[in-house]
Amino acid sequence: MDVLDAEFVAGATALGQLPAPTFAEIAFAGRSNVGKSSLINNLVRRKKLVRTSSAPGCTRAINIFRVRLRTNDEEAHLDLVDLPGYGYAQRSKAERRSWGPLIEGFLSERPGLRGAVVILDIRRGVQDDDLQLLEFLESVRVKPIVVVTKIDKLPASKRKPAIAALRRELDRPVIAYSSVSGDGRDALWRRLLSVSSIERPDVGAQP
Ligand SMILES: Nc1nc2c(ncn2[C@@H]2O[C@H](COP(=O)(O)OP(=O)(O)OP(=O)(O)O)[C@@H](O)[C@H]2O)c(=O)[nH]1
Ligand SMILES: [Mg+2]
Repeated sequence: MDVLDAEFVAGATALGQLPAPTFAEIAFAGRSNVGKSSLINNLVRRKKLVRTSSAPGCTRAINIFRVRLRTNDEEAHLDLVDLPGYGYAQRSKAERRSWGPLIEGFLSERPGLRGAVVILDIRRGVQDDDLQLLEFLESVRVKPIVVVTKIDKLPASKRKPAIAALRRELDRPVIAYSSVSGDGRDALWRRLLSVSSIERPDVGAQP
């Protein structure tokens, strides 16, 4: 699988401003500062396609990025959707009130949405609002893909036990990722192509 091209398509702070879906979409959701935007940059191997920041609350809009990729000698398009982070208390009340419906509205109203990557920080683990998001996804029948990121921040000896504990706690598969080293990139792409029906899981995927 090669990423041929990645470009910004649209940004919106209200659902009505978004263009109608053209290609299969995958959303990226998670608490503020967890590393959603960095993950998208790492997936498409571009350092600055998506703006990131060490200050939480960096992404305030819904931003759509279009990826052109080649897999098994065929070209395909996939739209990656960066969502504002939730759970950041320092924002104004008005902003916090508007984000819940924006995120939930997107996740429940986009007919092209094939899955949502739910991102957790390995040092913070699962929090109540992450569980609420997973429940919400189930209620609107959007497939969750759980990714635990920033694994480079834990010493190698502590990674496996921390990831295993998260898998047990959530009782579902978890992909371990680092947007610094690129660990987990191939595993996540395989999963994204599979849920987007761009590539069946048994075709071209490594064991
Ligand atoms: N070491 C390390 N740092 C990371 C990783 N991913 C993200 N970061 C850092 O974490 C901070 C937040 O990253 P962002 O990608 O902006 O996080 P976000 O989830 O998009 O944040 P909001 O848009 O505010 O919700 C930045 O300082 C990143 O450099 C990672 O895998 N490893
Ligand atoms: Mg962001």
